[in-house]
Amino acid sequence: MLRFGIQKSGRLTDQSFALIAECGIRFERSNGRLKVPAWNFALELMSFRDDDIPSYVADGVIDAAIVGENVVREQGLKFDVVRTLGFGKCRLVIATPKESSVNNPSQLSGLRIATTYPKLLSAYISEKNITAEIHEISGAAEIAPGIGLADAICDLVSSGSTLFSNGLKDIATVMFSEAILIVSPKISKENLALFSELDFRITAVLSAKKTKYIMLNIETEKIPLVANLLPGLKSPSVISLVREGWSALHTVVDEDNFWEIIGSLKEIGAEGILVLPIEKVIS
Ligand code: PRT
Ligand code: ZN
Repeated sequence: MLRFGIQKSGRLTDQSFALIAECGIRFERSNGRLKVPAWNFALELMSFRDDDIPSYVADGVIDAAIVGENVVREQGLKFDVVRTLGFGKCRLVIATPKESSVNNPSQLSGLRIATTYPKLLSAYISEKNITAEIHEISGAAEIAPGIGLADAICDLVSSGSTLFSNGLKDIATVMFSEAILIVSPKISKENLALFSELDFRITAVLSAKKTKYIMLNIETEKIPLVANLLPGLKSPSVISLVREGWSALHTVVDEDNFWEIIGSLKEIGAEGILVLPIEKVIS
């Protein structure tokens, strides 16, 4: 049975459950329980505080897990990042009060920075040759300058609204982070095989999120123009239509430049464009 760790209750919980479910693994979701067995896969979901996950994976208490890269790096544990998962995206930043004249990290020398990320901050300031004082705190960093505890903070930011509403401005990025998939160096051979199957499914789900399936009608003579627009396109399916000189073309496009591609397709005369989500991409 693969023991798979996820955050018990927090920002990564819903998307971690959702990802496992999208892999076709069925379980009864229960926020309160430590262990939730899957019904159709030899896997047990185990819920912990995110801070506990890296050491449990390192010790082999759990075989694999989803956790924020920031948590793993702050704890100084070295895991191979099996995969970045595309959610829980944030930045660890240094921020100062809006009215402060400190606008770049080199001006932080001699100042106090409050943070719950002392190791990552320390590595950053020593790399930049800044001799600031790190003030380790356990709670909300954003209030530290307002109550006179520090001149700056180092904290995670996603939308930026917490910084904004506390009158702070972001002056440097210490690291970019997102949810990652990690595996224990102590995993057994049997469970590694289960983990590989799970990772295969996760890859298929993530690839599908990055792509869309497009169907369109186009004058047959213009098909080479469509192929030029979509250079990554290996083999579009082309189906003749009853309408003389026209074909239907089906293909897969990347979500990154999706709207530009749609605009260009319309310009060259594509009609009846249908866009469908893809559930899995197996390669
Ligand atoms: O109870 P437990 O210890 O498990 O949870 P936690 O409170 O330590 O963590 P949680 O649930 O807040 O975050 C879990 C993980 O989500 C983090 O380790 C990051 O990898 C990721 N993540 C992504 C974030 C954010 N975005 C984020 N914005 N973690 C925290 N924040 C906080 C930030 O600290 C600040 O207080 O949200 C606030 C800023 O948000 P914005 O949107 O106003 O910028
Ligand atoms: Zn935590």
